Amino acid sequence: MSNQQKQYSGPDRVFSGMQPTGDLHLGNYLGALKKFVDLQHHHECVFCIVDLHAVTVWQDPKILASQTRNIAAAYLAAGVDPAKAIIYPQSAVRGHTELAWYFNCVARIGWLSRMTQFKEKSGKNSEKMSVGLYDYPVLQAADILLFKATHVPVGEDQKQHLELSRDIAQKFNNDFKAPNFFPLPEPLIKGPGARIMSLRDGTKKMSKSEPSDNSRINLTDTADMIAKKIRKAKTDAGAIPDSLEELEGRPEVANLVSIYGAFSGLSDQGVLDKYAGQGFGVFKPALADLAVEILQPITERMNDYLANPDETDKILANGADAANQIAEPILAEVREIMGFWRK
Ligand code: AQP
Repeated sequence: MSNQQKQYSGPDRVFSGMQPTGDLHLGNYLGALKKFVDLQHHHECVFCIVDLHAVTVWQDPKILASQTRNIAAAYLAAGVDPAKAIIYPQSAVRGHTELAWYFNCVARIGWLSRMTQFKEKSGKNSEKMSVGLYDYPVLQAADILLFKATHVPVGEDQKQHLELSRDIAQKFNNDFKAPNFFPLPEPLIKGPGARIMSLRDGTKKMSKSEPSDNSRINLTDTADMIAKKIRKAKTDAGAIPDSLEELEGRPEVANLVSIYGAFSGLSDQGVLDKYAGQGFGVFKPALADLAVEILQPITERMNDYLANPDETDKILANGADAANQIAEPILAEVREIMGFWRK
């Protein structure tokens, strides 16, 4: 923890979010959602469904609200407890966009132009992308700092955006001579599952937007689909090695080993110790059984929530009220610090 962060005297608070851009997959679950569930027992937690981020690329208005309920259902089914943690849709709390504007005037264009995720998502078409997609990390900083969150559980792909949030917080505090007003949020990335890769290409991260559904395990997949996807997962002709060094140059095998480890609680070396010398004809069915054992109860609970949208909507509305109660006084202070007119 940096010296600056140590001087921040506000309470510890956890914030994170997921985009309603499709069904959540194993990467989202192991990289972030599973951590949400663990953190809620010991921290004040705010978990958002970031629909304002989702619309940085085209979203069909006819399905956006139901996609938002789907993500809420996944949070609840995975074990996020609305009695312990706040769950709400980003668009229901206006403070996100207001603070994002203030931060647009703090962040520098040079900082944003270094963000690799924009480059990856836009490819050669950056001129045709929305301004919102370019500005995505500024909105993300606003999401976190709207609650003065100190800790942010995310997958490894979000590391650079989190660094930008810290830079924005630091520059705001310096520019407006408000030392330690905003905390410098710490990413919580470490741990099994921080970077789950595609089942078809071990060099690419598992992603909702990858066209091939066989590249990922969705939280909505049936037991048969999970088993089939793992059976078809790309591997090589070798067996499971006995040392981590021997996983080098075998990204698909390393990925399956780390997924097994994240499910079972074993270290990667522990998984190798258990399966060294075995072929994939043994390892893949064992991994499929483990995946089904852990994911199927979540899928079943998720289907229950999806069958009762009124209950989910009530949880989201209560969550939005609770989120507004934290955010509004912080925003009022920001307006005061920046010197805006008031009656
Ligand atoms: N492959 C992954 N391994 C570990 N963590 C991951 N996360 C995403 N993919 C992996 C983490 O999941 C959280 C929510 O992600 P998001 O919905 O905000 O969007 P994303 O990071 O852009 O995820 P996707 O699935 O790749 O979506 P698309 O394809 O729409 O861009 C974040 O904490 C993320 O780190």
